[in-house]
Amino acid sequence: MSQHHNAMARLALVLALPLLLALAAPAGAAEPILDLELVVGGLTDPVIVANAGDASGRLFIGEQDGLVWIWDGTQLLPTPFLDVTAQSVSGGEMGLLGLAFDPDFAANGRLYVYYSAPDTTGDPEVDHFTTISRFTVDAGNPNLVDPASETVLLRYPQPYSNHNGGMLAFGPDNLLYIGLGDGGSGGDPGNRGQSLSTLLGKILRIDPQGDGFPSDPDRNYTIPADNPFVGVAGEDEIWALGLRNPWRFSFDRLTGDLFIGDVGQNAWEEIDLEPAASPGGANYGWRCYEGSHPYNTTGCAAPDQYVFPILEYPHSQGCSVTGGYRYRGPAFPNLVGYYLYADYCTGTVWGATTNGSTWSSTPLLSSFLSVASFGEDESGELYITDRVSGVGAVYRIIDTSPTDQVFADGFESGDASAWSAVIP
Ligand SMILES: [Ca+2]
Ligand SMILES: [Ca+2]
Repeated sequence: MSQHHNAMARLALVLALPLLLALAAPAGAAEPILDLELVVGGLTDPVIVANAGDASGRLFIGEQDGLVWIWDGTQLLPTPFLDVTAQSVSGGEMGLLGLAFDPDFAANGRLYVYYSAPDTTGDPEVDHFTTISRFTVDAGNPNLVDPASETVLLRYPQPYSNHNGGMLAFGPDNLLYIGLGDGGSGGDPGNRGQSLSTLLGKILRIDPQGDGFPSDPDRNYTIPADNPFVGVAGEDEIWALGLRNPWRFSFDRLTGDLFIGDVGQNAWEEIDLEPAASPGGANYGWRCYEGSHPYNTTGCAAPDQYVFPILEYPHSQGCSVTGGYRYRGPAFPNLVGYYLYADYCTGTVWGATTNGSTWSSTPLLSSFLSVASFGEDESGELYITDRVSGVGAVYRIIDTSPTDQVFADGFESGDASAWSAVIP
């Protein structure tokens, strides 16, 4: 384009500037406009997306039936990374539910899984077992787990098939956090969420090294000395209580804050927030409260003894919350700081932001997918899984909102595409 046209275009730009500024959101503060980008389809009930934190760029995609596949950025590798189909039971809320890589995975090749194992005891009180196991990658093949490397850390009986939790994640303290549901049925008939003598209805915090229970073959890990119930009444693994089914939780990779998506009973879905500085022991209220609403307060303490959710939504807007992640990735500046979560039944994805201690949510995407889980890649970009048999998929969450740009002449715009249409 000639200098003349260039000058004319620049003049038009200057003349249009006040209007554009009036229409644009403040620089860097435009509301995200989410969309989904298909990563891989043809999956069966994908419920896990994880990364190894080893700079390999691989995404690990777990199917509920017990297989973990590697997406190498281009394709799904033909051989599963991990296969626990032989030792697990799947269906409904059971199966391979969680996967976490050791913070030192690049050096030690260790990873941890959560799966449901069939009851082999014949005990009528036991429906199945929650199993937390460690595996190690094959010494000669980084894309394969050594199937003989399994060490069971925890084997814990479940009285019903549902409300199993399933999340595993290492905290900023490099300790392993494990979510367990209230044992199932409905309404927490055993009041397990409030009981300190069971691991059910809790988030646990363990050190997966060593064995602090030498006489117990079903507990093979150690208890961090600063866990809140060490030295006082209560199972020493317990970090947080009063949870119904904390299916997905995550740590903010910037602040270390813990966000918990706790699936509700019949009326309210909730997100709980535990600040990084918490000493543990928080009681999130179930079954006394469902969200911030009384559910069954028989035998319950005063309301100020419970931590109420930062966010909740009624079943007119969904059926089952899928906790997500606070976005800290580099790709989408307008999305930074948003905590994303979804409803499994409607596929609505919300973004939550905070103003002081007050959180508010905006629906950012109506996906109409069965959003079973979120996942993070190494850089902090986010993914969701669509849990469907045979045609399930993993999508990358993208923000198509205008990105903030400062041009060489100092003009700043909230709408890069509009500017590029003007500037040759
Ligand atoms: Ca033991
Ligand atoms: Ca204790």
